[in-house]
Amino acid sequence: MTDFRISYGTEVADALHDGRPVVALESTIVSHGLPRPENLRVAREIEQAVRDAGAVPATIGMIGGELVVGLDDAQLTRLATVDGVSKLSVRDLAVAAATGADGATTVAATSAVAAAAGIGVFATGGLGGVHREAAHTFDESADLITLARTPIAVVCAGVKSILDVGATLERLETLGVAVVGYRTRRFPGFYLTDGGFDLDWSVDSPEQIAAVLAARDGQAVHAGGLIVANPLPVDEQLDPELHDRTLTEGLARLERDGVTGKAVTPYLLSHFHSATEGASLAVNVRIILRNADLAARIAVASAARTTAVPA
Ligand code: PSU
Ligand code: MN
Repeated sequence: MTDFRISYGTEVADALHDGRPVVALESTIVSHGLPRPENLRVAREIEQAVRDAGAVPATIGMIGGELVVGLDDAQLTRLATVDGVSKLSVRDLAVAAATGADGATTVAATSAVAAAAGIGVFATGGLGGVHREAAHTFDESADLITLARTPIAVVCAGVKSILDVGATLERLETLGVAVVGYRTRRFPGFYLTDGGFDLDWSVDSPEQIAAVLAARDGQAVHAGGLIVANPLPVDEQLDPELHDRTLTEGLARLERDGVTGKAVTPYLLSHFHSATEGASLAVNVRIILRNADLAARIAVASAARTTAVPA
């Protein structure tokens, strides 16, 4: 009989066993979010950023039907370079496993798998959310409802500006997902430092975020996700004028080409990368590396709390 349980990279298994800090990383940004060949280089850089800040990276994905927490370099290379890698949300995981698929996990799937594996912190670029035409298309990323159900901290630069940011924040409130700004009370807009909306809470340090997670666990009242919104510094954001122009054009093309469903996000990201001649890619990479660094520092602070001798 086939064993469908999660398999672990050795380094990740050891770190989890010893209670050392681990950061989950998604693979959809590698397979569908970033252009080749930079995607593989960036995937490795993200893992290195986590290591540099003192944690063990656990990139999550599916290889030939096997759900892996802590892909090795050959597996990462496979998801970055092979054609036909599926984009897997939570609902796809069992079907993909039973059919022996290669797949990359979205924020939703990565969060769910990470939590099941006992990993509490996850770094990505930008979350999925409510699409601009959602009133007609009902296109709202499964990232939102999954975060409502999953006890994980996700470090991101807000939601991609290709989405309806205000509607996404409203849905997060309805769903009971906590949102805190990292040293800001403005919700970031991924490529842009400021996404145009206020936040209720700002946190100042990895230790304070670790305290939020400890409070959630200590209270045992609400086990939902925590979004840590980490904006790019203003001088590193994509030029807002270039951003707006590219977005308008991308949305028009989307409609012209009749792109729908899970193809929408990769389509718009790839339009940004080609239309800005790599400028958006550079910004995207900076976002992910900064988030990986902060996530690792949160994981380190959390591990220090749990291993500290009580006073
Ligand atoms: N953020 C990025 N690049 C990406 C994504 C997020 O910077 O490629 C991916 C994530 O995996 C996220 C997914 O979960 O896009 C959202 O897709 P959808 O809108 O189809 O739920
Ligand atoms: Mn969607």
